Amino acid sequence: MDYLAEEAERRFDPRTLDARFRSVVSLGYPYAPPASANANSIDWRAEMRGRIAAYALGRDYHDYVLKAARAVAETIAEIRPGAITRAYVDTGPVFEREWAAEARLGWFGKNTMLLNRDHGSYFFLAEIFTDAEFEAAVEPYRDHCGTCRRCLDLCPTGALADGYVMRSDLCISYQTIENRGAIPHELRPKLGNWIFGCDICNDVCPWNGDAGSDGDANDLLPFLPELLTLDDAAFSRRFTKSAVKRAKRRGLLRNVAVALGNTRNPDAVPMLARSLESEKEPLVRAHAAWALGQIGGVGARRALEAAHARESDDQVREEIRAAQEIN
Ligand code: B12
Repeated sequence: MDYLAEEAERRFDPRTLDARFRSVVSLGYPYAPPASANANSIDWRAEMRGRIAAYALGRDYHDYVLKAARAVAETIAEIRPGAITRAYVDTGPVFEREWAAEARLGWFGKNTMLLNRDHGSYFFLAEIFTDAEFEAAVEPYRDHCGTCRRCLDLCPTGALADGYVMRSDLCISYQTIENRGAIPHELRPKLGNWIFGCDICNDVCPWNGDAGSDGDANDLLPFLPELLTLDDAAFSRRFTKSAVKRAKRRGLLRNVAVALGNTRNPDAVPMLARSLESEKEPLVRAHAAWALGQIGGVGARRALEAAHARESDDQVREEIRAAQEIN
């Protein structure tokens, strides 16, 4: 196990990024918590409304958080003239939560988020690596999760495990954002109406207190039928300044099809049938077929039959067959 200790050592050494770095300044940037009370009071199945994670609402955070971090970096360069600074936000190889825990911005929670007693977990992290030397935080590291296991127990897919670890392939956020292919069948019903990211393990955390402000319901709970009809140009127009663009059109529409299936609402059949007939992306057609299978009924069966006769993509044909079997 010595090797693991060495690795940890190495990761916590800013010189792995640039030999001149001596300090890491960790920053937290709060964002508005989701208006969950509102979200939970609507009948998303009847109204066919999806749900987007709070962090992805409004403008893409990468831009404004990086800007704010750069402003802090400039201040550092003023305090320490000539200092080299480099700001990071959400940069893959940087272990942001670990740096923030080291800096005592909070503790590494059971939901694998960096948690703070005053701000909960609805904040982004950013860092400034610098050659200027600063004194490190001196308070002892304290974990305030205690015996609470709400995030572990209430995650619909069971993605969080004891020991402050997550199985990211089970995380709704991973499936709806990072997974570029088909969503595993067993997870689809558990996604509910989440179509980009997920807030459940933050929402149920006692450190996050009550739900946030109202916001625009159309952003938080977008109308699924409208999203299913977005073409490339309309997708770009709507999401170009938003973090949602990361899922790409095909990923988002795949998620929308799954959420529509989860509504089990017969009103969704015509639009899913249309998608199965004329959507250009096989990935979306495949999930539209699954959704029709979930909703069932005469209209869904007819649409699946018609699609089976003309579909040429193997994966989509397989999904159609599976959907027909359960009907
Ligand atoms: C990849 C990634 C994801 C993946 C995987 C998440 C994960 N838990 O690893 C997915 C897509 C699932 C994801 C989802 C989300 N993410 Co994300 N993600 C990242 C990213 C880019 C890298 C994370 C990483 O290094 N993973 C690597 C693996 C090895 O980490 P791990 O499995 O958790 O393993 C570590 C822990 O177990 C840790 N550990 C275990 N016990 C202990 C104990 C202590 C004391 C310490 C210090 C560490 C520790 O050690 C392991 C090695 O690092 C970071 C940005 C960054 N560069 O850090 C943002 C980041 C973690 N994500 C963020 C956010 C906001 C989210 C979401 C809330 C978005 C959403 N609403 O959908 C969800 C939350 C899901 C969750 N519960 O974690 C924020 C978190 C802010 C905060 N307050 O903590 C970050 C920091 C981005 C940012 N700049 O703000 N994310």
